[in-house]
Amino acid sequence: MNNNQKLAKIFDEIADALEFLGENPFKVRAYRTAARVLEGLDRDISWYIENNKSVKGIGTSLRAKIKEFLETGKVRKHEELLQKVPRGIFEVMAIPGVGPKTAKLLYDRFGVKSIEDLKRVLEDESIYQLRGFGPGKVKNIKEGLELYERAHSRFPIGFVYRPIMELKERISRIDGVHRIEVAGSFRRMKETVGDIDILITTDRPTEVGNAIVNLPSIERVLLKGPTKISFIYTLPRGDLIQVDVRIVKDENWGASLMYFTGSKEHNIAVRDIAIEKGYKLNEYGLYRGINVIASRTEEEIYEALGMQYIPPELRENRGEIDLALKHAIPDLVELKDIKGDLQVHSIYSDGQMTFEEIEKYALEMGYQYVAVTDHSYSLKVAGGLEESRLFEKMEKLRQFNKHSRVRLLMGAEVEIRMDGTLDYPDEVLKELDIVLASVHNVRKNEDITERYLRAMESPYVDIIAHPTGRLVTGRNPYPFDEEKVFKTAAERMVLMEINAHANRLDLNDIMIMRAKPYGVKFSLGTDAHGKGNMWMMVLGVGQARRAMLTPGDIVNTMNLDELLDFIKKARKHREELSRKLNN
Ligand code: DGT
Ligand code: CA
Ligand code: CA
Ligand code: ZN
Repeated sequence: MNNNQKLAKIFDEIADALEFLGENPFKVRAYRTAARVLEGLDRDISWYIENNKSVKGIGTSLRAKIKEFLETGKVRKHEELLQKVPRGIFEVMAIPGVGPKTAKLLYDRFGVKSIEDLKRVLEDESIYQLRGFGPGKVKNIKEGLELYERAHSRFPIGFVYRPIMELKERISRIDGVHRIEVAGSFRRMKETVGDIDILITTDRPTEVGNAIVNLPSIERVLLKGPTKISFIYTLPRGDLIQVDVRIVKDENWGASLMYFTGSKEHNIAVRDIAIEKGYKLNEYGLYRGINVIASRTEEEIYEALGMQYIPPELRENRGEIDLALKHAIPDLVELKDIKGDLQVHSIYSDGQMTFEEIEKYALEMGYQYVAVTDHSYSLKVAGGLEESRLFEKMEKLRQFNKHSRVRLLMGAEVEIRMDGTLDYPDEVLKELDIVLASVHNVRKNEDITERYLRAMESPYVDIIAHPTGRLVTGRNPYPFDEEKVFKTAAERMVLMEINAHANRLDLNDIMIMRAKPYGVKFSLGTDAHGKGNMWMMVLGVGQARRAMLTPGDIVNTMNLDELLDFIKKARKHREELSRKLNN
């Protein structure tokens, strides 16, 4: 946060605390006004102080507190109030429908000092003992609490990706909006996002602001000011997420975008470099003294710092800054490099798409090929295919490909059984264009290293699908010996999947970075079961980019012929290794 934001937060907390303590309402209002004024300033407040410029809405006593903050990093009054008002009470006051007065009542009467305490008095219904707390009011608080909790949990990026792109599209169509970008963890393609940060530029903030808060699916507007609008947004499944829209100036666009894209750790590291070089970097621009060096675009700012442009997905302070200083960041893989999807399920097993539908969605994605990889028979819950059905499907697919505009590869997601053997024998696997092997049933705490090693003994296993088995929404990875598995995969030219499904992202960025040094290559698959799930490729590409992968690391960037050739070579290589072993 910059000084303006930090001070606004401090003043808001002072106002909350004063109100909670039942102090003079005029004083409370003065702090709140000052907080809003600070949020709306186009320059850092330190500039006004240094240049002795007055700020409308901030009187002498608050100006003294601002100076105190700029000098010491603290405001004594604030510190004192934090001593008097327990921390959890600020959270209770932030719940829609509660506010400082109700919080005070709850505290005095029942000692409510935290959200947990509030839940208790709601559950045991003691809250009804308060005068004026009828069913209507209590219901309102319960709803507010639910809203607060749901809006403060994290979401897998795949759950918010399309709705937020649609919201972006809607805002961009509002008259007067010049530029728009979704910043924050969303732009960095982090696997989960806490809230959504949108940046826009406009010359008509009032009209644009009015139009934004009137968009559909907005559950509640939390704040509507000249530079910031916050609301709770309803996602299609009913989940709620907070969205902060910041209105910035065109001339500050690059600096603001960089700032609000984060990560915070990246920002701090870049700011240190700026300082080393005698500059100052904030959300308005890169300055030397009072002169603007760069501010309009991110590219200009990185360049002025002697750095290569850093793609948002890398901005986590995980080594990207040193590489950028050495101009050594490679060209990352992009969605448009992807020529096909290497894991899709059809109606033959538990998928919902016919071959025609797969073709249609593949054309929308601009693909040359899709691997249709239905489950094998021991995965009964997923309609796994007996061999006879597999051959039936193979024949249907052969016919289909005669007129298809996208090559559908005959594939399977073959179950690796408890003992590491596969559902189909090599003679059958050999007939398939592409074979994914995966584990779905794992005993508690089972180490699956041996199952993977055994499965990879077949020359016809091309890909290990969703290798760790973890789910973004919760399930932990299956334990296995990374060194053994990744090393073997690299030696045998077995690909590790980057499963792009919203629920999986497996391997994710971290695991890709761990696998790559062994020489592993990767394949991307959406694991699409439902109609229209193939868009999720972008999520897998996001993880790949976060792991700094280039097109050369991923086989899906190959044309159809190159890919088929690669699979052929890899199988031959494995056959030779097996032959050597058997001799
Ligand atoms: P999230 O929302 O938890 O998934 O993660 P972010 O990265 O979107 O974080 P958020 O929404 O709190 O803030 C958006 C960006 O604003 C963040 O990535 C970097 C910037 N930012 C926020 N607070 C600070 C701060 O205290 N210092 C610096 N340098 N940057 C900050
Ligand atoms: Ca965020
Ligand atoms: Ca935010
Ligand atoms: Zn699977």
